[in-house]
Amino acid sequence: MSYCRFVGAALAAACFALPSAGVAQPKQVWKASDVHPLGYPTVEAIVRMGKKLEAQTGGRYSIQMFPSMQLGGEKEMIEQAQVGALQIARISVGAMGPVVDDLNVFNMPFIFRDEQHMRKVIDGPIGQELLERTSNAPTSRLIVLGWMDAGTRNVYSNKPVTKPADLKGMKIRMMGNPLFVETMNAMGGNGVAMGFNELYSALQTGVVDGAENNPPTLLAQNHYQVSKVYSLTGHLIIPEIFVFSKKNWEMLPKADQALVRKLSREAQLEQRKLWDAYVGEAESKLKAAGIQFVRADKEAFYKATQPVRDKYGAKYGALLKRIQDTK
Ligand code: GTR
Repeated sequence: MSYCRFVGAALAAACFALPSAGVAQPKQVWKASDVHPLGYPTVEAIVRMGKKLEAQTGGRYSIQMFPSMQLGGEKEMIEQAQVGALQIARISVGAMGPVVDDLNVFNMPFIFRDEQHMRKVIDGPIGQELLERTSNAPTSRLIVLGWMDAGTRNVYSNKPVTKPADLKGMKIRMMGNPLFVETMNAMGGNGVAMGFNELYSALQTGVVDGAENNPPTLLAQNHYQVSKVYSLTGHLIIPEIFVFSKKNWEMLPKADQALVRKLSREAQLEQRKLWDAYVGEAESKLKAAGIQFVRADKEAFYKATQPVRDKYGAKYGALLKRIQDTK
């Protein structure tokens, strides 16, 4: 028995076969999507995973990557994966917060002391629990395959932002999640929720005065061409996840699911290495392109955002303490 879904004539068909004795299984081409371009660490890790998958299954499975928002922004990617129009999506936990509220614990400002702390948390029992809870949440309709790194987010615009008062009157694009809009408002600016796919032109035309992200994104999305000052506010350290459409996952034989899990683990480790190398490269390139890196008073932003942690943090109770106690 086989199940095929065709999405758009030009796109590859992904076929899902239930094994039946003596009948050769058709080849499956899984569609994967990312907002970033080819070569970006998250994209590269999935491309490499696809090559291994193809080699280790004698070509029964392969992954076709659709990078650079070809299939839309993250909200669209989540929806497509939920209905099985897309098999693998790499998305920020920021965009997943409105889908699975448990994940918002990582979306609070200054929840992690630094990137090392974040890594300890996602690599340990808390990370594992959250992956399982997200996969099991009835609202997700996604199987989470693993974590990826996305460094630290800082504000960028065309003027230095060193303290909350500097953000007064500035419209700063935030990811589509009320928690982030409130964070930016508490930091002193006006948070504007907007899809990532609309951001470059919004920066260019002045619809927003700035945005916030990690150095690799500032470079890879060309935002540095229209925002020249990178202020090290360090207000968010948000990990990312890569997911598989649950609808399609449930049609895979158990042994194949196990192989995908194994390769996902490898992809997670590989992305981290690629990430660490790329952050340094991105920072050098940004500096060479004349981007001004400015130190900011992180303590002042930490204090200003306390009401956001108080409001959103209350429901996480013991989990918050476990995160803080992770050394
Ligand atoms: C990037 C992240 C993307 C997307 C983007 C955004 O750091 O890698 O997945 O979430 O930020 O701000 O929308």
